[in-house]
Amino acid sequence: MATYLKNLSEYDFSTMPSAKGMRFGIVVAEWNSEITFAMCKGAKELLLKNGALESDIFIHTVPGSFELIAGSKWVAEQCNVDAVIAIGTIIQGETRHFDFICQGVAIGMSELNIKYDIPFIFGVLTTNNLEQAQDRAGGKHGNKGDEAAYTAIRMVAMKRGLGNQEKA
Ligand code: DLZ
Repeated sequence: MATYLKNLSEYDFSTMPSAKGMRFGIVVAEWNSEITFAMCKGAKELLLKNGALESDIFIHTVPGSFELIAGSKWVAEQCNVDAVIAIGTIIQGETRHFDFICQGVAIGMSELNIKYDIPFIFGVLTTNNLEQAQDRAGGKHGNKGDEAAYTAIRMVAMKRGLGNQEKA
């Protein structure tokens, strides 16, 4: 399984639900694009590897992580997707901007999960420096884009599974 949720990049393919027939939006922040585009690539490849069709994956970019909220909302409303994966990387700077953006994105994405009937996956790194981000975008701590895609598939499969259960 997912190594007890320490590093989802090492998940077991044999227990993974198929993503065939699922439609995904991926919204990617351009800020720190070296990191976020690597995460997006990882997410897309994982979806394809697990059966999603290229034509069922809708990738859109936004300027920074703060815009992930509106971008994800619009993709949910206009692209008829089963899940939205929001990908961003917020790196600690010298000012308090970091705190405001992190908090804003986390709250905004949480609210989307409550408002809409599809999962919005929080694929946002919040790190102290660039190296920590690189370690999590294909480096020694895996690729958190893969993990976001894995989570999206699991959540869509869970919802579909609930729909198939007989009501008591
Ligand atoms: C302004 C800003 C700063 C300082 N740092 C980051 C960051 O590390 N990661 C990120 O994704 N975006 C950053 N931004 C941009 C904001 O997310 C946003 O695009 C602007 O504040 C405009 O709304």
